[in-house]
Amino acid sequence: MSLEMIYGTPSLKTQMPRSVFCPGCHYGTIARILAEVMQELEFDGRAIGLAGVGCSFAGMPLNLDVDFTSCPHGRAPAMATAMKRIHPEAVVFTVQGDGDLGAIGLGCFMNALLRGEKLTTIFLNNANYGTTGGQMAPTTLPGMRTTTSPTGRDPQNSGFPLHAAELAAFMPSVAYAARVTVHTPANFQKAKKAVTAAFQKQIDGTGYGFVEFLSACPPNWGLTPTKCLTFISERMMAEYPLGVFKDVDHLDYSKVP
Ligand SMILES: Cc1ncc(C[n+]2csc(CCOP(=O)(O)OP(=O)(O)O)c2C)c(N)n1
Ligand code: SF4
Ligand SMILES: [Mg+2]
Repeated sequence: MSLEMIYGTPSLKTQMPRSVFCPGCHYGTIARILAEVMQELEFDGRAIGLAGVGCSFAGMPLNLDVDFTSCPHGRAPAMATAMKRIHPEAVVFTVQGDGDLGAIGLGCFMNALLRGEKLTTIFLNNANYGTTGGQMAPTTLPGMRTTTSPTGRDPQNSGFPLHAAELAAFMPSVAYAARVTVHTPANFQKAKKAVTAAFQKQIDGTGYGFVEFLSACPPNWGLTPTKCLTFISERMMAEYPLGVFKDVDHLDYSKVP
């Protein structure tokens, strides 16, 4: 009797001797989704990844066996723009944290959307600056404690959280925008579909594809990996609803004279 392989490690997911991420971090699972999708869509030979500054800076390039470079903080959309315009046949994607894309790099991201670049962005929303010790990010929940909001984020003096997926969906050049999680197996499958769709928009030349992941950060949330899953479903998803906010096959250029 021959046994059929139904599940294995994707060949693009590198075999690290140990994870570079903290126990319970979801970034490794997200890297796995990227590896599976690139392999299934068969564009791994022409994929170029740009990692923002943060825990994805070394983590994603080390986890994925495709061409990758790291960028100055927040500037991945600008570097990705150059890569895509020089190599239009490449499938260019950025992997950026919420401090990287939502704070220091928000202008760079918005300008890439305004220019209508044909890129794919994987946005990692863990509600804090993970790498540097858990400072408040634009995505920190109201009332959430961080090292720079020790009594809890107060919207009266630090505003309200950034809803990046809804913001991206609002932009005319964006073809796909979704928010997902990997905190349950069913959500993993939905997240994989979203990443596939976001890459497909670029491959088809339709427009920008954007996927936001709500992602656990156990050491900076001060929670066990298991309690982080509850925090995602009860607190993160209450502020950040999951779903596909935009999915179009054609952008409307009809106003062009
Ligand atoms: C120009 C510049 N400013 C500040 C820093 C310090 N710094 C490194 S990572 C980081 C925050 C990253 O947070 P985020 O993008 O949320 O990524 P995470 O670590 O949470 O994945 C900061 C402020 C830097 N490296 N470069
Ligand atoms: S600090 Fe947070 S985001 Fe960074 S590797 Fe650890 S759990 Fe993941
Ligand atoms: Mg972060």
